[in-house]
Amino acid sequence: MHYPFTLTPLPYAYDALEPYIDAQTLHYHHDKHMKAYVDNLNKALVDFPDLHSLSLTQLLSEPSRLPAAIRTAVKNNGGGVYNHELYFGLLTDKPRQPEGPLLQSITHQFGDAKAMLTQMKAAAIAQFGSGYAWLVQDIHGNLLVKGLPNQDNPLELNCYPLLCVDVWEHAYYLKYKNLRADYVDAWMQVIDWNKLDARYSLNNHCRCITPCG
Ligand code: MN3
Repeated sequence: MHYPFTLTPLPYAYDALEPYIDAQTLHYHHDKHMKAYVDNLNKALVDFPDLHSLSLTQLLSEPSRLPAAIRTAVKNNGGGVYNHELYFGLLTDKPRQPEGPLLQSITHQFGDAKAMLTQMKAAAIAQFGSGYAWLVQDIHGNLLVKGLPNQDNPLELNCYPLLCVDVWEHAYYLKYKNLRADYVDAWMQVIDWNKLDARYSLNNHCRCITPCG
């Protein structure tokens, strides 16, 4: 994936995640909010042909290599594209119980999947203002839970993003109003553990930050 970036369709119907995540929220969140990040990322890059062959991962991993004039725009809008791809891409209407190599690592480091999700929920609630709670893997292979503001992406911190929950109000306010914790509980019910395990196995295999993603 490189310039010009396009809006990836949702891998499920808009009403597929009901009652946990409602169709109206998904229409606005994907078709309006995420699309704006795609459009604004392309706008930021249009006059910089040298950057057109770079992947989103490359653009986000080493911001110091970007021209200063577009560094913030690429961080915010590129992060907006990457983070939403990951968020929407790891939801499913056919959730299964976690299993596989990722579950083994989670169990080793957190006790069990529920304990890891409890940490993500705490990070999601503690995030002041807009941002995400993340499950990431550091360069030593350790799993970590982190809260990051705005559209900041863990790649910039040399961590590989595995899973995220969007806690911008646009992700939940239509249905959950001010009840962010209830939304995070609902989000946990529709995580695609199969895809998440595949993502983990890919990164864990090569033990690197880029260009695996
Ligand atoms: Mn969002």
